[in-house]
Amino acid sequence: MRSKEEALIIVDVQKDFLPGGALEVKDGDQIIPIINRLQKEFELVVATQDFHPADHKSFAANHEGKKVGDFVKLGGLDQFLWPVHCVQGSEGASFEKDLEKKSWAEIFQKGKNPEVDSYSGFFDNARKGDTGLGDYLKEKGVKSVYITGLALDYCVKFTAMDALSLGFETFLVKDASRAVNITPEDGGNALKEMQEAGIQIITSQEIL
Ligand code: VGL
Ligand code: ZN
Repeated sequence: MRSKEEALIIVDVQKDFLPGGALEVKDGDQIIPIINRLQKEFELVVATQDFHPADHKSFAANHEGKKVGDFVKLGGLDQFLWPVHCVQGSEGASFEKDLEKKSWAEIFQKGKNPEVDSYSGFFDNARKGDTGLGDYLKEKGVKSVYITGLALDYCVKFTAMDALSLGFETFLVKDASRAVNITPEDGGNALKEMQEAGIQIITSQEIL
């Protein structure tokens, strides 16, 4: 068992990000058994859930004449337009059944404001909305976080970067994450960016 000061964060392991889902991550399902084994090592496990209203402005379908992969301005930020995914109440927003959930202390939902996207489990992309995850971890006395889940190059990276910026010692468990790779180098670039920022890139074998 890891110490009480260490938490496992499971980012967005939802059906829409798994093979066959609306925004599928190749081999995303392969991380599930690894995450399940990791969960047994942590006293504190929390999950995040991408949870969009149907009119969310990160969806290409909600912009006349735009398609997936186009950009729009959203709250002053460049917004990549995604396929409709993780709509509140839909099957795609739910967690994969094989993913063990019984030890989760809390689920932090994000992406609920239709006007701004929210890749990180802590803050929205404009850093205005706060899910409460940071304060929650601090109240529990957490000093180090171990980040897993989907997608490496978006929500996992943003969550890890925010964790680091909030003062947590931050580990990214590489084999417990996969990239969506909008361009083929995205996953590699995300790892490099995280490492350069001071996030420690590890494998599950270093924990198990
Ligand atoms: C994600 C794109 C849009 C993710 C969420 O979980 O990585 N990516 N919404
Ligand atoms: Zn989303």
